[in-house]
Amino acid sequence: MFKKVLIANRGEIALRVLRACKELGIATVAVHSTADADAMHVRLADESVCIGPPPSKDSYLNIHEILAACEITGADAIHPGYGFLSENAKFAEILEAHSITFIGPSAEHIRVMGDKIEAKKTASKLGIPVVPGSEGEITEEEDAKRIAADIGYPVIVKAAFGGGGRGMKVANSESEMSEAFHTARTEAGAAFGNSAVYIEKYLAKPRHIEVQVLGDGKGGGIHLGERDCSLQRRHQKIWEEATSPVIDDAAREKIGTICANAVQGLGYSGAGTVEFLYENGEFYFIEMNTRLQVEHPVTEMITRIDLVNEQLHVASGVGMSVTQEDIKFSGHAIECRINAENPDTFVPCPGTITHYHVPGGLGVRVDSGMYHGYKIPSHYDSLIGKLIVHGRDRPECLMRLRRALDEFVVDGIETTLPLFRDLVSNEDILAGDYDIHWLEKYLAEKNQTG
Ligand code: MV4
Repeated sequence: MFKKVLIANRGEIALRVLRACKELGIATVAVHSTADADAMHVRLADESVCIGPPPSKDSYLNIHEILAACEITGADAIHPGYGFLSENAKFAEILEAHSITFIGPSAEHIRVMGDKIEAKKTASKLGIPVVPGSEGEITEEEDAKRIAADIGYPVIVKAAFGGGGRGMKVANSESEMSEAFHTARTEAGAAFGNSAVYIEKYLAKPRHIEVQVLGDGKGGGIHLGERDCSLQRRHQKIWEEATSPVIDDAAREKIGTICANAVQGLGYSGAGTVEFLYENGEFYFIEMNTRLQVEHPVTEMITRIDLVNEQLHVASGVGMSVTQEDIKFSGHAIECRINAENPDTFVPCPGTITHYHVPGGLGVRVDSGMYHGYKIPSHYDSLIGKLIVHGRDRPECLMRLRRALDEFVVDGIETTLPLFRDLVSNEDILAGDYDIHWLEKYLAEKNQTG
């Protein structure tokens, strides 16, 4: 096991990783920008190093500064958290060249899954069901039209190196294909420096279901069930659940086993998430994330497995501490992402927290670096914490979530808490009856009626 881990991240995930390290007796190094000098993870770490001014490119994305912090402190491994450098294959390679362990998968697997075309080819070869579509990159409009005709409209043109919904264009008929194709390529080239696009059958009303996997890098691999992340606004998840309200034990076992076998076949190391669209009882692979995800706590709450602990075990060569037989799903968990944003307009509104009181009680977890008097910097994303609630079943979980939301106090800034207080009493949400478009329709109707 590692002696000292440098946490190359900030906010709630830095605190999350720090906690797992401390429980394993691992010394912790926090890195921070000048804007985060007073952050909770800096206060609780054994050591801390300022790695630059507030802009991410000069601090949390600054590989040289992070490497230097490693050298100064003698950290033998780096945990990247999520975002920032967590899926940067070059960073993983640089660390390997410096004999510093990157707590995550190999650079090769990061690279493969970062190219959505290669990811689909690899997934398909490993027996994972994928969305019907083109075999690979489409470079000519005529090919796009031919393939779309084969698949059947509507189709979606996607950027191979896109993410978070950027560079996607839907074509409902051949007459829309030319514009969708060329616009997607142009936007992909501008946004990602690579104009490669591919085509898929467009699924109109799917849910977003993702499967948590864990590999030991030696051919072992397990799944830890699914998360339903369909409640999203502009590709930002706000509410995630485990298990999904629409996945039964048989479906969970089937898709979970497919994903676990794929992780074994790949020789994958560490935590990963296999993302699907789910429609009419069928799973369709869209991409794989090679990092720990924001929403990992809902999986931890129903399986009682500490995923960061498992990441540390695998990356240090100790191996997973669990087998598939150890994975049992108990109850239901829901996570609400608390953002420092106006709950109606979602405009970020940083500032200073004047009063802070978190809910407690059985089955209530708050992952956050917030505290009374904390000044939220304006330089980073607006996530300030996550409320995660567990119940023996979904109704109990919803009741507990409603109670916890009523207790939660964050004064001095605006947050998305009021939105969740509305959602937790909404009949569609209570029924688990929502797809990936539900939230944006709900918000649009809410804005219209005022
Ligand atoms: C799709 C799709 C419908 N059909 N692919 C959005 C981001 C990226 N992860 C993939 N995305 C989608 N791909 C096909 N063939 C709809 C979406 C999509 C979406 C997916 C998951 C969660 C929220 C979404 C919001 C809009 C579109």
